[in-house]
Amino acid sequence: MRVFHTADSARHDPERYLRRGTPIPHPEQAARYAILHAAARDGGHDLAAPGDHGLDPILALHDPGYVTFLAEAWARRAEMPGIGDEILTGCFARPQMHRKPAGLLGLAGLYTADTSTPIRAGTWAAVYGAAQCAVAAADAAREIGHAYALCRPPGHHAYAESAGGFCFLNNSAIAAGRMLAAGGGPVAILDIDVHHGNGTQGIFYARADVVTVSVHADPSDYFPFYAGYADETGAGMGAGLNRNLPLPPGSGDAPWLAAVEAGLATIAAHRPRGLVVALGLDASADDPIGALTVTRAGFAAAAQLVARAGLPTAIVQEGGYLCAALPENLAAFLAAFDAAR
Ligand code: Q9C
Ligand code: ZN
Repeated sequence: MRVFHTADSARHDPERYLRRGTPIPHPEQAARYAILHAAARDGGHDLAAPGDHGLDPILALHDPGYVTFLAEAWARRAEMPGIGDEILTGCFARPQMHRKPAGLLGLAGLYTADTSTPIRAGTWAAVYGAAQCAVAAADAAREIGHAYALCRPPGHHAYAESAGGFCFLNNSAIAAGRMLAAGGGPVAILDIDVHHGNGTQGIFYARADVVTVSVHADPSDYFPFYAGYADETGAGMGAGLNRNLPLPPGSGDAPWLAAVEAGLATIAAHRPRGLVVALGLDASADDPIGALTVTRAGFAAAAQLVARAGLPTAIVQEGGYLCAALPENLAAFLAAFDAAR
């Protein structure tokens, strides 16, 4: 497997995260990059630099004002008196509030959904590098059939104009956009992160050219709470092109794999020219913030199902947090995909 990665991924390293009002070490740590990188290297995969494809593939999916905010916020930090090592607000725009303020603190609350996405000195370098990995994997899927983008930070909770859930730029959406730009018809995204891919759904909800499927823990009492239900099926030109497959908390390999298979059947029915797999590894039974009980064999079986779909495939890293199973599950997924191709 060709693996695109960049050491810039480690430059975003948030320290703290408010979990139910209590500061805890941030789950989405820079160490994830080193651990996933070592797993790919030890698996004998073909490590490669993504190259620099510029801002255009990012701006194809994201609002320019939002991208400018992400890129320039740290340089503007003196506008926030008393600022420490990160830009972070606790004040967020609600849907009824539509004005765009001039100041940095207000912009932070306009462009973020929660307190999990602080902007630090290296944040833009990391999120830009992750997006470049997604672009490179999309190009490689077209050229050599498949590739894995070791994206960190993750992306699938990011909307066109907001960060949230540890995500800034929607790497999976950017990969799908890159495949679309090459022509040849619709593309599909299969999101198997334990959390619903709400940003991805939101970006493509009314579009006719991207089929989105997400398999995740039921959001009735789990992040992202406000989207991810089975009756969200798309709108307008995208009507019928979004499918959510929520699972009860605690679900294991059998129901999870049945949902993955059902999602792939929906995707196959639309005859896409390419597939993006949003590969969260946090459906693992061992994940520290997970809600399902998928095993290493389950991840391998999912990879086999995905590989046998036979489509040009970009595998994009999403969530999956520090535990002994994290590198094992990545290794199992990549090896099983290669073996089935
Ligand atoms: N107690 C990804 O896996 N957690 N993001 C909220 C509240 C947010 C996860 C928990 C989890 C975001 C990419
Ligand atoms: Zn997740």
